[in-house]
Amino acid sequence: MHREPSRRPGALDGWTPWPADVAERYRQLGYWRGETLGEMLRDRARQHPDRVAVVSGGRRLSYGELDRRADRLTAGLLRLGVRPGDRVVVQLPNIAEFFEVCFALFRLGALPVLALPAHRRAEISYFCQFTGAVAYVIADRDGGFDYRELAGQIQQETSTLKHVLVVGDPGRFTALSSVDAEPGELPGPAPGDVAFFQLSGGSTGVPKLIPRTHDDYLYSVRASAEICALHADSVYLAVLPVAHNFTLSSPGSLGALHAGGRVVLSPRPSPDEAFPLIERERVTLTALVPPLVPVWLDAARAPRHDLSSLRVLQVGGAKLSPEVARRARSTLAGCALQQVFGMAEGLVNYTRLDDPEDLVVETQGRPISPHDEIRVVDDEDRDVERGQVGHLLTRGPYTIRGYYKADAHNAAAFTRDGFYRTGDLVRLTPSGHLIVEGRAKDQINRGGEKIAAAEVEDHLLAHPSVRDAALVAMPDALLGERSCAFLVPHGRPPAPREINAFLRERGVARYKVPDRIEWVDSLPKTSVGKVDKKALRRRIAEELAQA
Ligand code: AMP
Ligand code: DBH
Repeated sequence: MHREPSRRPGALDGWTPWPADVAERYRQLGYWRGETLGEMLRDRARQHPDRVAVVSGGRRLSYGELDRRADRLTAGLLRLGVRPGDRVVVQLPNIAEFFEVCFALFRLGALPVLALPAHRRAEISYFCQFTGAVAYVIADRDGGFDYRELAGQIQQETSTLKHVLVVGDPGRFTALSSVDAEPGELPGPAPGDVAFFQLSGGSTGVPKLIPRTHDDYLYSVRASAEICALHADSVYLAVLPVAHNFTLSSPGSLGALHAGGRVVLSPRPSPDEAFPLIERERVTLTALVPPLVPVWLDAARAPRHDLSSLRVLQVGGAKLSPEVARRARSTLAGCALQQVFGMAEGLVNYTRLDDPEDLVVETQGRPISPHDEIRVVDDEDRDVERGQVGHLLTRGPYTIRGYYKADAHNAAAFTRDGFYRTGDLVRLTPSGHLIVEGRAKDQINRGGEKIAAAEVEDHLLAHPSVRDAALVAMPDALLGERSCAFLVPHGRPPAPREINAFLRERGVARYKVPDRIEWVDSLPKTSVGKVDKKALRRRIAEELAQA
């Protein structure tokens, strides 16, 4: 069965579908199966209603319960006035309600915009305004932060925003638990429709939104679950934020649900919180960013918790050093290490569970699909010789053809024939595995958290004492990279503390606030007059090496 992306009133404008012939090929190949995310859950709930789907704090939701709650929430949202095609910013910590809300929106055909818990006023306000969101879903408090205060500010700035839905104590807003109605008949979205928006780490002044369809996302989830050998007895522990593409789909929570397994939610990534859950729930698979690996390995050496159920430890989001990779393999007996190099735009690479040690330790894996097209090119888009380092371009059955409403940026971020310019510098091994050698995009990868330099520079330039600004990566033993801002002052430079406070007041997420500030008389320029960031990176790296 195949339904075309819908042309109903309310269907999404501003996104680039795959060309019709390409889409048809992906369907014929059996990648796009004409199923929506909402139907996927329905199907699993029919097959095994009583199996546990999600464990979160004291809650254990069966597939049947999750399915019913999603249906009632769908009906409740409709009654509130949320319509198919509407956008809803969802910013929730690792709690079961994340899945209730997302599946309800999927079934309604309204589109979640998946914000991260770390986002603050600057980011959330942008997401709400850019997408014209009608609702914003939050938890009352988490990690010492009151999201209701943030919601109050957002609501004042966003004319489209009609509803703030709160998990927990709603204050002056609407309790999510009160959004509930008797389910009725609904047409539901088509599988080729955009299901939701992921966020890009980006490299530009404003974050980019990534439209993912039911068809394309489900393919990546299903294929990822196969690569990771998930089955109905698999237990996935989500330790990174649930909304992150890695945690959600590689194979992540959705992969575990697709396989009929169980998702266990850890509120934080620390061993203190995660290890008791691994022991109690007999977790088989989990995913970390590189900075967490040494912390976990140290904690695993003290035999306080039984981690013997772990079959696969995934690491991705930033480059894992081969030394740490080796240590992980030797420390966690019986548990395979898997490197994952992915992006919310699509392409995900995995080392395979039966890959030889050197590939698992030294490479970032190979693509999910035989129809992931990979090109490694020089600055003029000419293919480099195999084994040489170049820019990674990709196109395939689950890689987007354009960001949402970003025509000008899309012209630069995609080739004319639809390849996504990842901004990563890679090298291909004879086995077809990729090794990430660096980055051409203007971004800092702070232990897996991506920071678009231009976005932070724009905020810095808004400070009256800052005449010019350049944000670059500096090496860091713990996080791999941290951010360093080189600033040219107007007059006397203020204390770095003041600059940081200024950014926080502007509502910039904490992880984007520069880790270090260097005042300079001017910024070095390249021969074509651009800021010479290479020189700045070298300068701060040398300074740190001497310290
Ligand atoms: P985003 O586009 O914001 O989803 O971020 C994806 C980017 O994260 C990739 O393009 C890489 O730059 C980086 N990344 C993800 N996984 C890895 C990895 N295993 N090794 C190196 N870089 C990675
Ligand atoms: O960093 C990422 O964005 C990422 C890493 C691993 C990702 O999106 C993924 C796997 O799916």
